Amino acid sequence: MNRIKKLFSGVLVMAMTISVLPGTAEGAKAPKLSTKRVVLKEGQKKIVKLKNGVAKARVTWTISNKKVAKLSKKVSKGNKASVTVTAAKKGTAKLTAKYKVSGKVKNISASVIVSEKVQPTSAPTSTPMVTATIVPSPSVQPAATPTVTPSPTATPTSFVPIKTFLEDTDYDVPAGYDKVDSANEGELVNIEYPSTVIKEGEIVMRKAIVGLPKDYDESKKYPVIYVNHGIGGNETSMAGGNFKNVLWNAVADGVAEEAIMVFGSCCANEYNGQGPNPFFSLEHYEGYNNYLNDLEQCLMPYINENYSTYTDRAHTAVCGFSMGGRVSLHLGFAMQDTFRYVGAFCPAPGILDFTDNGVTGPGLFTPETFTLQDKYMEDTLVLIFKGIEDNIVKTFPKEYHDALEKNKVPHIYNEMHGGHDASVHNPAFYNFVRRIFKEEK
Ligand code: FER
Repeated sequence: MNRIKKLFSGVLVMAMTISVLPGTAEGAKAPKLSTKRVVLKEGQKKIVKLKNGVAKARVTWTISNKKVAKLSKKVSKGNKASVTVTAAKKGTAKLTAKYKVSGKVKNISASVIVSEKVQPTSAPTSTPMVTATIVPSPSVQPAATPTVTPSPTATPTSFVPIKTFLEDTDYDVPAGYDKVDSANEGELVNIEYPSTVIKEGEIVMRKAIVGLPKDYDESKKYPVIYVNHGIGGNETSMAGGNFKNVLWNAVADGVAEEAIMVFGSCCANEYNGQGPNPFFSLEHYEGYNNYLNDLEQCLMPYINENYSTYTDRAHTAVCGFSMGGRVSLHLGFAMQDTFRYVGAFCPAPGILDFTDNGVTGPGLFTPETFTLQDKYMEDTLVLIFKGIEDNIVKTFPKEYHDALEKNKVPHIYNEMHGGHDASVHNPAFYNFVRRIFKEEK
């Protein structure tokens, strides 16, 4: 995080200084690079451009570590300056454009992050897999903005009020709603993104799977649902079963809005939750707590930079099963400016103080802080489902419901027959997706 903060503050200082450079007309935009983070796999290339430069300026391109990436096709003319960055070897480097005009010099930098070339993996799904195209074409590269800029939070008036969905108490699912239907399927894409929150001072590549809607079209924008798995799982757990079909079929039936699903690996430690901590231990759960940092600072910026997404609150949802339900409540209630929709399917203990499986732990919230800010009280969809036969998370989902009731937080709570499995999380997801991202027709 500190690295990111330093980078941003450095760039901010630079931007302020550049605006008084000679040759920059009053009110003209300061020169900047087309991106602040060049994220590549070994062997990949990306063109970085200098924007807002003037014709008489000269630009010299350099890279701090030539083992990590090489520069070619350097164009130095101020208003056309660009360079091709070719990733050579896993590591990080700094790309610098030395911008010289009327004898004055400014350095404008971007970080270059190179990860190992990985072979396409086969995900546990019938859907053909492709590896992520990490490099968006320059034309779709979003303007370089600090990645931690809060999204706009006001819900446009065109959105259906949440109240409408709370009053809809039909929780049934149609026949075949979660079965594979090849006519409706989207695509799963394996990605790797750089995370700065796993090991102090290091960049660790983490995996996720992006579920694109059928006929994903870069010229459109899509809302995003972040999906979190249960304990011991990883990014493949929820992407692998019938869960994703629920959304794809509901979209085909006109019941849900098209959206991108992001299946993260929500135990954000260096082991991705696969040990060496005891399965039921506070050390293990700590990785899940740290996912808030990973998602906010690393995964979400990566998704918004590389996919055609809406980034505002009204277009962003989080949901998950069991430990992932706990993670979703954590993110949803701690990042209220980010998420308008929060789905917890059989959520695990830990939102409030708990003792279970021989572990006693402090809650992520107190009974008082597990609430919504006034401005979001009527403008957040919180949905909790509990399986009546679920003997893993037992009555914890009910405890969350009771706490929300006490705090007068409007929400959906439904107990249904089923165990600690897809018999509850799939119907729950159906009920979630048919109540999110809805605009008045
Ligand atoms: C617990 C029991 C179950 C617990 C977590 C779980 C945090 C998670 C189960 C799952 O994700 O399937 O006591 O403590």
